[in-house]
Amino acid sequence: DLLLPDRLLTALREARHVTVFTGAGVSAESGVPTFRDAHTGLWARFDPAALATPEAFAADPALVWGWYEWRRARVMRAAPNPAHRAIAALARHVPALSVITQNVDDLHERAGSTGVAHLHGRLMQPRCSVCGQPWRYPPGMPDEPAAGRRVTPPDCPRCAGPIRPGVVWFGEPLPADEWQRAMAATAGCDLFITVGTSALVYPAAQLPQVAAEQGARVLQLNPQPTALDTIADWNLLGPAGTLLPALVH
Ligand code: BJW
Repeated sequence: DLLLPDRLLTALREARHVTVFTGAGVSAESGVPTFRDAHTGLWARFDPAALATPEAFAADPALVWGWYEWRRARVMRAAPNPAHRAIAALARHVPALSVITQNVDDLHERAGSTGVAHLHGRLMQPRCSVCGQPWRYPPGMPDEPAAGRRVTPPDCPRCAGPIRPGVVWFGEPLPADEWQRAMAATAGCDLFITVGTSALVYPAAQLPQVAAEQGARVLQLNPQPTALDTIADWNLLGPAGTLLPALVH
């Protein structure tokens, strides 16, 4: 059994509004690779500038679309893990729960969380890169293209522009409504739990700082040290799939 500090248990029991902020680490135990982990992270094998920018898509749409199709197929084959399920269950234990994620997968929703703010968009909701019209995938499980295989993006039925992944690339603004909801949930909570993020990508990485400045206690769950170690009131070192179920029972 995990030994939790008394003050943390009290903060959790007395919290009126808990906000959970997640990054790629919360999906790691579902088999979805993180970005920056040294050997297993996506960026250990692929250059972010070559894939996760509007310039990369403009230069080589099939390379970028193929990479996201590979990741989408992997996410569709993955299942929520005990961390996603514990976050969904937490909603039944506290008066108010907000969930903010940087992840583009849908594993929080598949675990039962609702109203999740997706700061970096959604893998499953592509749109036209020219006119913005949402585009729907045909039903069914896609073939998993080999990592690095080019796949020509579909054409928009309205304007014939290339369809792009529904994610937020470097240099692009975050979706305004989801950012606003995230800021409100951050400023309004009394306990802010940050899980599985390196907190290196802005503006999302500001949120724990904002929470602390607004008077919330900050709990960090991560197996590694991060940029947030000095901001957090408590740092629990370990995998989310072990720590979160221990907190929520
Ligand atoms: C476990 C675990 C287990 C492992 N359990 N944990 C201020 C300063 C400097 C730069 C900037 C700044 N403000 C903006 C910028 C530029 C840029 C930026 O932040 N750059 C930094 C890298 C320096 N930001 C942007 O460009 C943003 N846009 C913007 O600012 O727009 C301004 C604008 C306004 C108006 C008009 C136009 C523009 C957009 C950022 C978008 C980021 N997108 C990505 C890709 C999404 C698509 C895709 O999926 O491909 O989002 S980047 C990538 O990083 C992805 C993630 O959501 C994001 C965060 O990563 P995360 O989740 O933290 O993952 P990792 O891998 O870093 O960490 C995993 C963690 O898990 C580790 O700590 C592990 O230890 C841990 N872990 N196993 C728990 N089992």
